[in-house]
Amino acid sequence: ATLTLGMAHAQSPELSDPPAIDGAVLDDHGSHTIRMGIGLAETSPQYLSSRYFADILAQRTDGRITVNIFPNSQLGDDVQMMEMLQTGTLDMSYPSSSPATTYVSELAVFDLPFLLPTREAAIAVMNSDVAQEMLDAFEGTGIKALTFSENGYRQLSNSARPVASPDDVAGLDVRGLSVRTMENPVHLSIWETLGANPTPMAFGELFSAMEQGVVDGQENPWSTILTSNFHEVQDYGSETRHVYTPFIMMMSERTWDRLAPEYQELVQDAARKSAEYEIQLAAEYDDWSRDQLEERGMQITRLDDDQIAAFQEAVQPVYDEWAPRIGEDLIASIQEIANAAGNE
Ligand code: 2Q2
Repeated sequence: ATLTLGMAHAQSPELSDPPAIDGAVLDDHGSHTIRMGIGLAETSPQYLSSRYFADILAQRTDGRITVNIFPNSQLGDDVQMMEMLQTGTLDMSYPSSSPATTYVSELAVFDLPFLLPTREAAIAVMNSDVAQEMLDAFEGTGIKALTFSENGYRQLSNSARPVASPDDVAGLDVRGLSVRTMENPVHLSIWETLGANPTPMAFGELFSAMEQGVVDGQENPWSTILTSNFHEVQDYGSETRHVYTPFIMMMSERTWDRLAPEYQELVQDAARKSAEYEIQLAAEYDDWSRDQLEERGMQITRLDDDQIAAFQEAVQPVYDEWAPRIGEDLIASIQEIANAAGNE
């Protein structure tokens, strides 16, 4: 049974409508039908903001640019869809930054645990010049990276036991939890360091892997857990907030190169506007989704500062291993932006 839009929206937070679409209709630069594959469901902020992106383009070109969105990983998973962008068999996608580190290795900075302490800090970092340089670094890969937005703070869920400490992950008298991770080496390192048995896996295979007990658990923002119905196969949630993951809205360079310059400017502007809207939705959905999961029977363990500190201490070796490889200077500049935002 999928979570119906009505049910989700019956009590969803006061979702503000997308901002008004401004700007004159652009001259005729030919018609384009853009196929966009995304991983999440129609109730997710990822999908709702992609719809807004499509609406802006349709309105500003009098219907000459149409974006057809294929949700629920139906065209493939993040890795496959990025490869399809490179070959030009897909026009757009919207993966997390984590599986994209194979194209731009500096993105792994976002996978460092507990790097971004607040959403304000995360937004400041995503809007920074340093972040824009990472988007620009995709040039030549066949992928045009348009903008960051919020996948969000990742939370641990599992079907075996409540988790309030690293010891609960590792299991003292029982085996460590088997945890699915994104296809990203830093995430593997985090869960190995915590004593779990991590398995990298495409998002689209995750529900059935949990349903069949192939893995005990996974980690994703509450809104992803809710809109992908993970609560049907996961009894326990832990508010670890261990990583803040961005999304990256991407277009095939082949598609981008076919657009007239004015249309390229419009696509870039529509991407930024839809990202602002997506971050607002993701923020409104975050705690609300956790409470919805609790209402649907998931046992949620909230962690106090000391319990979070125990996780931060337990994953320090991940920094020791990865900071030199990602770049101490890059990490320091991100932390400087994050700290400055936190003090606003
Ligand atoms: O755990 C995951 O794979 C997700 O965070 C996904 O990266 C994200 O939700 C979507 O990009 C799924 O394609």
